[in-house]
Amino acid sequence: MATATLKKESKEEKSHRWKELGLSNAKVIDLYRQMLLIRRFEERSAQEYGKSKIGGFCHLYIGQEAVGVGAIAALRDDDYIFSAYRDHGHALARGMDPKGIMAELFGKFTGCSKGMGGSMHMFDASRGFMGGYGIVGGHVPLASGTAFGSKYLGKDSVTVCFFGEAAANQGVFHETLNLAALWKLPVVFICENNRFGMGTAVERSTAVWDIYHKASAYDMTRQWIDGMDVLEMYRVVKQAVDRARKSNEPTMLEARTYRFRGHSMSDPIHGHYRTKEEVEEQKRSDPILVFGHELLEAGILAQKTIDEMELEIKRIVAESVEFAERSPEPPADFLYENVYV
Ligand SMILES: Cc1ncc(C[n+]2csc(CCOP(=O)(O)OP(=O)(O)O)c2C)c(N)n1
Repeated sequence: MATATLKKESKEEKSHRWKELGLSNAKVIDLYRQMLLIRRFEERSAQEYGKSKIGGFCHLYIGQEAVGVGAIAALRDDDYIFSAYRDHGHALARGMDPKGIMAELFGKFTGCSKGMGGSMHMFDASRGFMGGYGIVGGHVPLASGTAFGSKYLGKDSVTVCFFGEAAANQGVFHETLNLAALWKLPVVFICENNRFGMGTAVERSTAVWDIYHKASAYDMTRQWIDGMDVLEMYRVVKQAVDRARKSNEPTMLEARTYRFRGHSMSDPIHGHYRTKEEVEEQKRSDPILVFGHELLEAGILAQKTIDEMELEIKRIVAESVEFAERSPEPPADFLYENVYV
């Protein structure tokens, strides 16, 4: 009896948790849809990579969707975003056109970086999407640059910077946090701790396993978040963004997540650094399945709606591939554009 009462209470509590955050039913369904779009877009990207339609490196975000979707939902249109090389999901969550992203993956001129960047270099200045970057940790100081710019110009735009836990071992990460704290910059650092830097487990590469603790060296507000929970991501990032906007206070967040695929498309899913069983166990916390289940249970989403969403997303992704296929290669003389030296 006691157990039944407890269950009922926790279900009701859960079914209302987005209302406490001021999110409508339509908004939370959209968060679910965004995660599903990223998942299906990347599954299709993997297929196209297998057909050699996509060249170079290609790092999938599968498993980590809740981090980008929840965090980016907390931003305004005039805020800035920096990503690393696992950037397709962030670009989609920012509302960039799937066609332009797929065309970029294909190296086509219609891509969001004119086909010159590929998978790791999505860019859309009109959406404040200041790029994906391939050098581990290399973009972290750039994020403090836009944050500095906002403060200097008296604007209240906030910058959010995504990076992996391995980037927090780089010297430039520490230099940036030091200055961001000293100069009180409106920036939120979001470490996506998926537990591995390529094939090296976090426990083998860093002396401090709770990555968010690293910000204590700079007396910066810090916290870890369940990165498999899109609403938790939204809640905590919103608080940090509001704080940055109002009082120029930087924050360091560690989103605990897991990547379900290999480090990049050229790597095996498990490798020698983790077992198949571990990956399967982690998939039980799949952010899309778990959130979908919560919305179904709460009665605001029906299986029929999910099925329709799947069809719509399948069409959007197929159209993005057709667009990329049909698009031209960059012209040869474009190679000399945007080259300064
Ligand atoms: C400065 C630098 N060193 C090494 C590499 C090679 N490298 C590419 S990805 C990667 C792992 C980074 O892991 P993490 O930052 O945790 O991001 P994740 O891949 O887990 O998203 C490394 C070492 C690089 N790109 N840049």
